Amino acid sequence: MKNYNNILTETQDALGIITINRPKQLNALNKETIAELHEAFDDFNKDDNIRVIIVTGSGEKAFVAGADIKEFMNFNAEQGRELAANGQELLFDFVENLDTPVIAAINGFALGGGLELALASHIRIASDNAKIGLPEVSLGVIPGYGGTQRLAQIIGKGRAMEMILSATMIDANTALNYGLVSEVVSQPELLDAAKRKAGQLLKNSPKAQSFAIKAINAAYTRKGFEMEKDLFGQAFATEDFKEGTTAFVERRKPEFTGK
Ligand code: DAK
Repeated sequence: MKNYNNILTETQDALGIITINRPKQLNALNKETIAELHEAFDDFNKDDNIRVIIVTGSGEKAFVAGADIKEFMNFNAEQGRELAANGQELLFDFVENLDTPVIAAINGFALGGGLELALASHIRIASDNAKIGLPEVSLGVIPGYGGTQRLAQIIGKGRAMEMILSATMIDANTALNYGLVSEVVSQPELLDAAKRKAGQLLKNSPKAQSFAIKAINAAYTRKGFEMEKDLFGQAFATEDFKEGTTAFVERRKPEFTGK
């Protein structure tokens, strides 16, 4: 197994397990973590012995608490658009279109880019302490890694609109009720539950599964994703974005002016 700075990888029989390992930052996704995740997913996907990939977060608090705010707060509009595009290509679109099914085991906060990673995965299960949301508009930006598209695809436009505009978190049982996750278990049981789910997949044809993933994904147009990237870039140029991210770092409530 390769050594990474921000993730851990292991194999157990036909399973490839990826653990995002920045617990002090609640596993927030910085650029390096995104690049490492790309490599790990790519390696497992190319390995014919690996039939299911499980992705989870280390520690008991978070799956992933979003993109790393302290890193992206200083980007300008062009960098924002570019990085959104790169991130989508390297990780979020990449995971969604893998041949090998990916199960996200959501072990705590799944916020912003963290929820977007779970949404790009093919199956989601959660521990009962999970808290799930897209809080981007509270920072003066919009979901930039496919969240405006995939959340609505999975739970419907009305609920997605409410979650994104209110920037509120839902708990694991609400997520189950929305169809955002397919199972909720206690945290100590989560990995076993993910492995049980993987066991159901292992009985079936990998080739047919990869065709099914492609066919299901083909139903959705790319236009919305392109629009999301543009608007995400535009949001980076606003005063509200500076205020929202600065307020987070200064641990105070933002005062948005709408500029
Ligand atoms: N980024 C960086 N650090 C984070 C973080 C994040 N997203 N979330 C938490 N941390 C850090 C905290 O700053 C704190 O660090 P220290 O102060 O100890 O150094 C440490 O993790 C523990 O967090 P808290 O002290 O805040 O823990 P609490 O239990 O009090 O609160 C919380 C937990 C999850 C409610 C809170 O940490 C929180 O609200 N976190 C931020 C959630 C959030 O807004 N996430 C970002 C969503 S926006 C991009 C493309 C897409 C995106 C961005 C860029 N580009 C292409 C550039 C997507 C953006 C998002 O994901």
